[in-house]
Amino acid sequence: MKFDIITIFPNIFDGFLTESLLARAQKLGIIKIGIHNLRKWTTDRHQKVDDKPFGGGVGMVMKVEPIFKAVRSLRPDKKTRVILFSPRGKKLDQKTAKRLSKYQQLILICGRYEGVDERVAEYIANEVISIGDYVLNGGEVATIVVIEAVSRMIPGFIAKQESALKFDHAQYTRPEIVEIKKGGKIKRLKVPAVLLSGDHAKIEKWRKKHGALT
Ligand code: 6GU
Repeated sequence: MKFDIITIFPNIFDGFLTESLLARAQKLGIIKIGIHNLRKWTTDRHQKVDDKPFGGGVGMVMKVEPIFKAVRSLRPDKKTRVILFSPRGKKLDQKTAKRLSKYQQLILICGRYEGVDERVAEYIANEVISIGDYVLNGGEVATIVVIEAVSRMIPGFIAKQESALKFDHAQYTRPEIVEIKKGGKIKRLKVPAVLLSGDHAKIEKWRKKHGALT
């Protein structure tokens, strides 16, 4: 899987993508990540990527042409999905992450919050994604969220694929009892007895009841 990020803030991605599991996956060749500065596809002296909105209004709007040229230069084909990030998009969920993990290339267009010329959503992007009901400064953080959620669904990314959806139930580890002081009193925080019982059928039932993701 190749992730191609189109952004006006390429430096945002440095630390995040070069640590931990994402770094390992890139070393193993499971994923590739290309970070592309949108200004590379401007032709004017000021490398202008935005302009005033038609009809008036506050803020600036990201222009179509640099985005169009950027996407085209990344050579999308039938196994590519072009994604625009916008708070107006379809909300990301686990099912979407899984579906996106089947493509060979994701081209991820980071819009800034004031907006992107609507023709990008209409004619260039295959889908528009939001990561939740709140407004961010731009699509960069959303891009990181998608790369992480999608990568986890790619076979080989996680050593044990069964654990890709781990934390689907409440978990405990040693010690069995933790003592904390609260309001001058000592409280003993215990692990649910069923998890120590060795009764696997009962444990399964308990875990189903305390689950989150499905
Ligand atoms: Cl994808 N972009 C921005 N600017 N804000 C968001 C978002 C995306 N998803 C939730 N809020």
